[in-house]
Amino acid sequence: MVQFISHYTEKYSYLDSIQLALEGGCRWIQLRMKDASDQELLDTAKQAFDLCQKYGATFIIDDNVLAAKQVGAHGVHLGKNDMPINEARKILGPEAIIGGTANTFSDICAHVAAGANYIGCGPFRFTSTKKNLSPILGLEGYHNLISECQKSNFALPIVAIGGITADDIPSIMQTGVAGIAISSEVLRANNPVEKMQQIIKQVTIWKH
Ligand code: TZP
Ligand code: MG
Repeated sequence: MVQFISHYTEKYSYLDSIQLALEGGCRWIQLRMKDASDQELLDTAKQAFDLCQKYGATFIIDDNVLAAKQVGAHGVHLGKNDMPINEARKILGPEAIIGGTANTFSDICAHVAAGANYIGCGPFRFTSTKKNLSPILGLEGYHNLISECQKSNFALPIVAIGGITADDIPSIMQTGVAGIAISSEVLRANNPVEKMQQIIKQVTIWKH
């Protein structure tokens, strides 16, 4: 599983970034607009959802449960300072995909108990895409968390995130994570579409 975290650069808008990821074959898009107003988010989310529908991609909105509900997105991604997962579940219903951010095994346990569908676990390494980063996990962090999850028979997908490059993918996938979430590696590439294709190929190889 490859999740693309939308972002903007000097060259690309949020929607451009999503278009590039979709063209590169990504079928899981998270719209993450930290500094946007509710209206701006809603407007972009509607357009992003249309794009995702065109490509048959899953569309997740970061933080904003009500925007996800209004747009009809497939789900939301929630962190520690967002609406609790069980509350979001009441609003979005049993079919919604709800992801939670985790940095420790105790974060993961809390998300499992609350009924999360997947966990975004990070950061793998430093990244400037996210402010207020939690402690860096590195490969060892994922090894440990995956082994704890196995001991507890947790079956939900753990997705690695934060500062991941295409070259990191083999070693990250070997820790047993279900996939990766990625942003700047794609957007700073000379050819983001090709970069996304390459990333998807790598992840697919290591899933077998
Ligand atoms: N959560 C932890 S790191 C991160 C998020 C949303 C940003 C991932 O982006 P990049 O550019 O791949 O580091
Ligand atoms: Mg959040």
